[in-house]
This record gives sequence, structure tokens and C-alpha cells, in this order.
Amino acid sequence: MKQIVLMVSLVLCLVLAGPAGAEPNYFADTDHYYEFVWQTGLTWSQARIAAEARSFLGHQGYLATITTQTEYEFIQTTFSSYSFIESWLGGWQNEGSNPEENWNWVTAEIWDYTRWAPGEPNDQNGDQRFLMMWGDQVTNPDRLWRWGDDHEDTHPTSNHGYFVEYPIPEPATLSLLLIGGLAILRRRRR
Ligand SMILES: [Ca+2]
Ligand SMILES: [Ca+2]
Repeated sequence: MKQIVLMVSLVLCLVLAGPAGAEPNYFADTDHYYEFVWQTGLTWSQARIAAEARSFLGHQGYLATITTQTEYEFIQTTFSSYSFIESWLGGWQNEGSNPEENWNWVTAEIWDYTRWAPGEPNDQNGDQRFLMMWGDQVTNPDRLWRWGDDHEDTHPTSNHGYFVEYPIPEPATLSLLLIGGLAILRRRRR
């Protein structure tokens, strides 16, 4: 009997632990989870689709949106050991706009926080309208963990990827859904 209990406990531990280092990271301020996905050769649009095809705890992901200083600091601290060159983020700009104008988040959150590198955004060699962040493999220290506007199709070389954010419903929203569900059940019983 003891052996069976031990076996069951071991299997449970392995299932609950999951693959090492594969879990997205939780940030209490936003109640969201974040992960970095290594994938070279993706355009921004391909990364956007890839992020939206991922899910965690039953919630669909999206290309991460960094909308506050605390969210920025969380991502920088949490992923500081990920030695990448550039990563895609969930920001894009309307075609033909001035470099600083008409930026959007994929989530339609308000665009009022930025971490541009010095000299960015700059529409270098044409209309650059997709948001990327440089990582610690960048050679210019001014760009470390800062943003740039980029062309859709860059990132062909190694050590690139994209950040995914997974929203978890607020407890308040969950309570409202629960109350609504109970009210419907009561009405049906009458
Ligand atoms: Ca966000
Ligand atoms: Ca640029």
C-alpha cells in the first residue's frame, strides 16, 4: 500500500511540475503570464499569428504589450538571462505615418508608454512600422532593452524571438460571471 501511495505521489509531482523552465512567468500587477519564444525568421505578422495560436491555462496569448513602467521592469528582470538580439512586441503603426505617430497595440490598449532607444523610431530605409525590442546581444549599449521601429521582414538571423502575454480574467469578472450564471439557474428553476 505504502509503495502505491509513493508511486502516485511521484507521478503527481512530475505532472504538476511540468517540463523544466517551460512555464510562462506570472506578474501579479497585471494578473498576466509572459513568455519568450525563440523563433528565428518570422516576420512581425507571422509572430503575431504564432503568439495568438499559443495558449496557457486555457487562455489565448498575444504578442506582448508593454504599457507601463512596472510591466516593462518585470519583463526586463524576468527575461534578463535570455540572451537574444531582437524580439517582436505587439505594437504596430498605421502605414505612411510619421515615425512617432499612430502606434497601436494588438490589444487596442492605449498607446501612452514607450521605451524607444535613442534615435528611434526613425523609419530607417523606408516606412518601419513594427515594434521590436533589443536584448543583451545587441552591440550598442544605448539599445539594451530598448525599442525600435522595424520593417516587417527583418530578423532572418539567429537568436531572435517574440514575447507572448496571456491574460487571465480578473477575479471581479469571474465573480460577475458566477453571479450571472446563478441568477439564470434560479430563474429556470422557478
Ligand atoms: Ca500588457
Ligand atoms: Ca528603426
